[in-house]
Amino acid sequence: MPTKYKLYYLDFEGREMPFGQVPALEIDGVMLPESHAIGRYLAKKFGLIGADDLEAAQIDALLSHFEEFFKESILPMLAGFKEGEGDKDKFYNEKFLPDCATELPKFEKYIQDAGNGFYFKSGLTWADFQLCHFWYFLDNAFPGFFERHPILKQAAEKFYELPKIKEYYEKHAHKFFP
Ligand SMILES: N[C@@H](CCC(=O)N[C@@H](CS)C(=O)NCC(=O)O)C(=O)O
Repeated sequence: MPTKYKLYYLDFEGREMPFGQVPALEIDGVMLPESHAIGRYLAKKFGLIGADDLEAAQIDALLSHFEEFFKESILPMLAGFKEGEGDKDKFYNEKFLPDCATELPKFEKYIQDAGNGFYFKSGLTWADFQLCHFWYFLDNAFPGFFERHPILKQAAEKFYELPKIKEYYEKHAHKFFP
């Protein structure tokens, strides 16, 4: 029997999540929480984990760094500031933009070093799925992002032009939100 997957993200009302948070992926009745664990599990299942153990670990490292960057430099803006507690425009100008300028060249270097339009030498991996999707989301939320980061843009455009990815988004999903 084929494996049955169900992703809980926006539609989990009434269902208890293992760690009280989303996302969680249900796999044949077993609930798996934590986005990184879900991503790595699916990557392994579908041949997107990297060419060998070392590349798999390099992918983990890059995505862990992304997670840090996300929490520190982006999440506060998306979570929104409570009245009187913070200023979104100030955060954008004084934290987000300078952090992008120092951190994103590190991501771009992976694409340049791989030399094939993907983040890693072996080609398409789950790093492309996670990062390309998120950069597109950022460009949509904060116009001008891709103009400042053309290498990320080029890789994301290549990713969304892959025939199966293109077909998936045409049929099932919006490019900016899962
Ligand atoms: N480390 C978790 C964080 C998950 C997380 O922050 N989920 C948020 C939504 S994006 C959530 O469920 N918030 C509601 C809550 O914590 O009660 C992961 O990466 O999956």
